[in-house]
Amino acid sequence: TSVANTIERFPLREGSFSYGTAGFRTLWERLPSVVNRMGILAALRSRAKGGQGVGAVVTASHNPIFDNGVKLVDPDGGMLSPAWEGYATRLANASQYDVLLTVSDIIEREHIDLSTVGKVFIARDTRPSGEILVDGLLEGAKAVGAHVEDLGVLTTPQLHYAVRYSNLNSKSSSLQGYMENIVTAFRKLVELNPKGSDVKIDPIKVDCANGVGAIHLKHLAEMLSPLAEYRIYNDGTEGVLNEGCGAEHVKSLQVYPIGLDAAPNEHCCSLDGDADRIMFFYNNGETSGHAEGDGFKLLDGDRMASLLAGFIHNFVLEAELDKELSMTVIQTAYANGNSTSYLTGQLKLQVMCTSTGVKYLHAKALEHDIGVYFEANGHGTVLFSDKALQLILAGVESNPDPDSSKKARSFHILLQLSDLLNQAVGDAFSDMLAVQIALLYRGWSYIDWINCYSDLPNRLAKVRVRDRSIVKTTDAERRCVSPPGLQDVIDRMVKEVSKGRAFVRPSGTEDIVRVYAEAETNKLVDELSNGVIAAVF
Ligand code: 16G
Ligand code: ZN
Repeated sequence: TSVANTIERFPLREGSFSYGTAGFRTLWERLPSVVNRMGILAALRSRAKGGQGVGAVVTASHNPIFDNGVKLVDPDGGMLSPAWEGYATRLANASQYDVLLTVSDIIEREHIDLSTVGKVFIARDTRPSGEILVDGLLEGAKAVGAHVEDLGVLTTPQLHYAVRYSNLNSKSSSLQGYMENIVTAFRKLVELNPKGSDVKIDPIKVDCANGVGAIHLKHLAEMLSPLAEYRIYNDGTEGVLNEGCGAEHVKSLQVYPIGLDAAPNEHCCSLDGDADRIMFFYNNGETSGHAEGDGFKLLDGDRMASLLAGFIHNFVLEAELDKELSMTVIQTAYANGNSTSYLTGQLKLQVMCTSTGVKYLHAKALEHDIGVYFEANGHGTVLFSDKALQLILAGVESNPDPDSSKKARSFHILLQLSDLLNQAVGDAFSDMLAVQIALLYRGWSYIDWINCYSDLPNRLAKVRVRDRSIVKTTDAERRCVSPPGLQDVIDRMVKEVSKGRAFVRPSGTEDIVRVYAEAETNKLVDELSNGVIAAVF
């Protein structure tokens, strides 16, 4: 099929699509033409990168089941380069005729050598519409002469991983390779535990949001049994995807996922619909009279950042790599102020802030030798630079016996952590296993983990405005430059409140403006939040 033919078969019905922080995401019925064109773009991207593999994943993450979406993955396994997001938006909205013009324009601007053959990996989550949409994706990529590999139903991070290692040749990029890589790293980390390897790993109850995570976690759990025990809830056999469950649900409502009964102090977590996000929680046994959330205690992305950054930094120090390697924690404006104070004050780590969206945090993390990045909502991972990996490997080679010294062991531990933590993108599975390892080494329960610091009271509100594009921000979304005068009003209100902080940003995924506020007490944060909301209207 030619490009002209394939776009005829998937005609544009109505326009106005925009490639946002999560790619394209909307009601699935609107998407056939968009997904088809993203197949075309993925093949072009691959050819522009000298034929390296790129990825396309059909998912709408934590959205309702009748939504879907598509997102492209660059050859390094990361998000599509921002320069190409513009092409994605242009192609998605182009009339049938303009698609051909846009394609030739991209070929010209990107100096694409038409003799290269493209390679596109595709995958989808468990949404029923995914099967239909993937047809158009496949056809679009083939129309531009790409070799297409349909990897079937995968978690988003599995697809990112497959793309990355298909281009690197350092690890097997297959699903089996992905699984064996994390299982091996986890096993070795248990063996390397300074406290000995016969310790008990706390079983964990995992809410899989009735999504793709359930399928692959079942397999992972079999591979890790009996070393670690995973009790799977919301595995998709009965419930509906993301309905009453999943990472977004527990984070935004602060309640237990449906169907998961958490006895006091049991370790639990929730994945989102495509398993690139994770939230941990437990029941502290207190009753507040609000049944769904009685005793509910959440450990979010900020907690993961604090736990893993402190854990890894400890081995960097023991391996005496701290002078040679720069280590930084990357957060967004949503990070609780007390998590930032804990990281900088207690752990003495450098912290940076970027705009919301994995691509921004990931890019910042790449500028450091060890970049720990997490959004409060549970997206994130820890990246190791080539320099870091070389020094760690050299340390392992010159200290082959981990038992010979603390320093020797630290090299071995760091090497396994770099394998366990997904280097392509944040991954609920590898984050879950890394958290389990950190808690195991420290001998910590979730209670010890939560006791590191206490969150400042905070509020996140959605405000519907006539045109959210009027709100423009700067300084990693912490300050508002438009509408004029709004930031002055916020500044005045924040100054009145102890430990006050507030910001306003337009959502990248919904037609609303988000207002975040935090302060020392519940009363103060309510006042601040209400004040800022009133100012936005
Ligand atoms: C997307 C982003 C997520 C971000 C969220 C913010 C990725 C993979 N996902 O889901 O990182 O936190 O958007 O949504 O980058 P908002 O702009 O509506 O607040
Ligand atoms: Zn997701």
